[in-house]
Amino acid sequence: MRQSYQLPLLGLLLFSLVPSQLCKTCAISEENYFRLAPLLRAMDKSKYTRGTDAANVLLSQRLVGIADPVIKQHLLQQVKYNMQRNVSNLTSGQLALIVMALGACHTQDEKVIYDYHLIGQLENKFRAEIENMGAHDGNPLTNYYQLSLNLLALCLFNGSYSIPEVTELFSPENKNYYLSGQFSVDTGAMAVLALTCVKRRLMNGQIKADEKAVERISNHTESLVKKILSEKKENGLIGNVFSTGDAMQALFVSSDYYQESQWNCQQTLDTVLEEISQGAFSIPIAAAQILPAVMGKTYLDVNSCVSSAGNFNISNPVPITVSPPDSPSNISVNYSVRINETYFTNVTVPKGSVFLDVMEKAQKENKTIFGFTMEESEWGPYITSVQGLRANSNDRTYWQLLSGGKPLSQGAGNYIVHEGENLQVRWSKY
Ligand code: B12
Ligand SMILES: *[C@@H]1O[C@H](CO)[C@@H](O)[C@H](O)[C@H]1NC(C)=O
Ligand SMILES: *[C@@H]1O[C@H](CO)[C@@H](O)[C@H](O)[C@H]1NC(C)=O
Ligand SMILES: *[C@@H]1O[C@H](CO)[C@@H](O)[C@H](O)[C@H]1NC(C)=O
Ligand SMILES: *[C@@H]1O[C@H](CO)[C@@H](O)[C@H](O)[C@H]1NC(C)=O
Ligand SMILES: *[C@@H]1O[C@H](CO)[C@@H](O)[C@H](O)[C@H]1NC(C)=O
Ligand SMILES: *[C@@H]1O[C@H](CO)[C@@H](O)[C@H](O)[C@H]1NC(C)=O
Ligand SMILES: *[C@@H]1O[C@H](CO)[C@@H](O)[C@H](O)[C@H]1NC(C)=O
Ligand SMILES: *[C@@H]1O[C@H](CO)[C@@H](O)[C@H](O)[C@H]1NC(C)=O
Ligand SMILES: *[C@@H]1O[C@H](CO)[C@@H](O)[C@H](O)[C@H]1NC(C)=O
Ligand SMILES: *[C@@H]1O[C@H](CO)[C@@H](O)[C@H](O)[C@H]1NC(C)=O
Repeated sequence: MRQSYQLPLLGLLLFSLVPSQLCKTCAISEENYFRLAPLLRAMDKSKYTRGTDAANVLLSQRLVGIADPVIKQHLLQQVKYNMQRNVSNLTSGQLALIVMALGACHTQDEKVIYDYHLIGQLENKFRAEIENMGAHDGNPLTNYYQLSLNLLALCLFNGSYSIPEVTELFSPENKNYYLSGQFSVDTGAMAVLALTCVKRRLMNGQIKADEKAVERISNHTESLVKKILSEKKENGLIGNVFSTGDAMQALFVSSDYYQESQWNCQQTLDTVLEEISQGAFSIPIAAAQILPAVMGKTYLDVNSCVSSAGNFNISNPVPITVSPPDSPSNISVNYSVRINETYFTNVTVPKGSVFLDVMEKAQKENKTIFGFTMEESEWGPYITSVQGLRANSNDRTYWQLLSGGKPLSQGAGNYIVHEGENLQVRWSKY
């Protein structure tokens, strides 16, 4: 079965429409569109996942103008279903993504935002995040990636927020830009997108503030852009492969804050395309987070989607058939839990198993020592507790996953383990 998707051709047209807003992008060329097939396949699977994942996928697809009515309808249904069930137990960032997905490109779905008063609810959730920071040593209910999503959605959809409060919150010195002592490129990038939106509104006179506000926001942006660029790797990735899409978006909208020589966009794009072909973005959310950037789009485009000015046809190739599994062989790994003390065991699992399989096997062996709980999230199972000790945002604790003492860049449900590996879950602070 072959499905075809319509992708818009991005042209220089965009620049001539908005000359005042400096925006430098590099996008995949038409003859390379076939290289996006793995992303489209990955997002296709998302029809079986939760509503908030659907929101991220829908937003991403709309931004690049994919017009597959079946997927769109399915995603929309999930989002609406989720809204009707209970808005109060969505996190602020989940709600922000839902707002952006529904509102993207001014379709009739925008009505849902107003029917359910989602902007007002988002304002309340943003406020609750800030209040939590006041009560818990500057720690929000969730994290700054989500606060940035909040501000971005409120800015794009005319919600209200206080400019002095926002300039204070998003100061580049804020500790929440750092996770485990490391600048979080994803977080910084989302903040740059949000601040750029706010700055544009101030400059267009859509919102009023004292004259210093624009300068302060510009200064924040400049400093964040510098930090993002300092995480650029030799191969062009920024942070790691999963933060590069958000980083590209941030750099697209902030080109007045760096020199052309400081970032080779084409090199980053080429490496990303290579990673796509290697299957790096096989989970729906990962695919959704990279697709807009590859197409030269950003979340700031939700109100100005260019409709198919020259449609391009990209067919979704049949998935590569998996070769029959080799004769089942087993591997063994050294699995440990580190709190103050370290507990370890030798676990044997079938070849090709993931970290989670190891944890489950160990748990079966001794529930007291290796017992754990998890929660499904956009990125797969998130480990919430081990030995009954629970991660908590108020004190910035979490269960970190490591191999050979180095933090993994994938979760327990996706990381494939190797013979003889030293795997650890470590009680940590971010
Ligand atoms: C904030 C954050 C964290 C916080 C989450 C707690 C908190 N107070 O918010 C902390 C620092 C604890 C964290 C931990 C980890 N994270 Co993290 N995290 C993020 C970040 C920056 C934002 C997530 C978010 O709020 N999204 C928006 C909301 C609306 O979506 P959500 O699904 O509801 O968000 C929740 C989940 O994403 C969950 N979560 C956060 N990280 C991870 C990672 C995995 C694998 C899973 C399953 C869930 C999960 O926490 C969020 C809040 O509850 C993303 C960046 C990104 N691009 O998405 C990385 C990101 C999702 N994290 C990542 C990773 C690798 C991890 C760790 C596995 C790192 C490690 N070696 O231990 C651990 C998770 C281990 C575990 N216990 O299962 C990767 C995932 C890549 C992948 N292919 O799987 C990302 C994309 C960063 C990156 N560029 O590499 N993370
Ligand atoms: C929200 O909470 C209700 C009741 O507490 C629960 O049944 C429902 O599954 C939750 N919804 C989500 C999306 O988690
Ligand atoms: C909605 O979620 C809130 C918070 O999780 C919960 O207190 C409430 O009971 C839920 N309502 C419904 C109808 O599930
Ligand atoms: C926000 O307000 C501006 C004018 O102040 C208007 O042009 C724009 O369409 C509004 N956007 C939304 C999403 O309501
Ligand atoms: C912005 O940065 C410039 C140069 O770093 C500095 O001189 C100026 O005072 C800053 N402005 C504000 C409002 O912080
Ligand atoms: C897309 O491709 C299909 C078959 O490959 C063809 O039938 C259809 O006309 C094409 N559509 C456009 C807009 O080019
Ligand atoms: C792998 O382990 C399983 C269960 O421990 C066992 O049944 C199986 O025979 C083992 N396979 C090989 C090839 O050793
Ligand atoms: C297994 O890991 C633990 C904790 O890292 C370590 O102390 C132990 O020496 C390791 N065992 C082997 C056989 O490598
Ligand atoms: C680890 O040890 C420190 C110092 O003895 C103690 O304060 C802390 O509560 C311990 N942490 C856990 C989780 O047991
Ligand atoms: C773990 O156990 C397997 C067999 O049960 C053994 O072959 C392997 O050498 C052991 N590994 C370690 C690191 O002790
Ligand atoms: C689990 O480990 C603890 C500590 O080593 C031990 O006391 C307990 O008996 C073990 N339980 C099982 C089921 O092996």
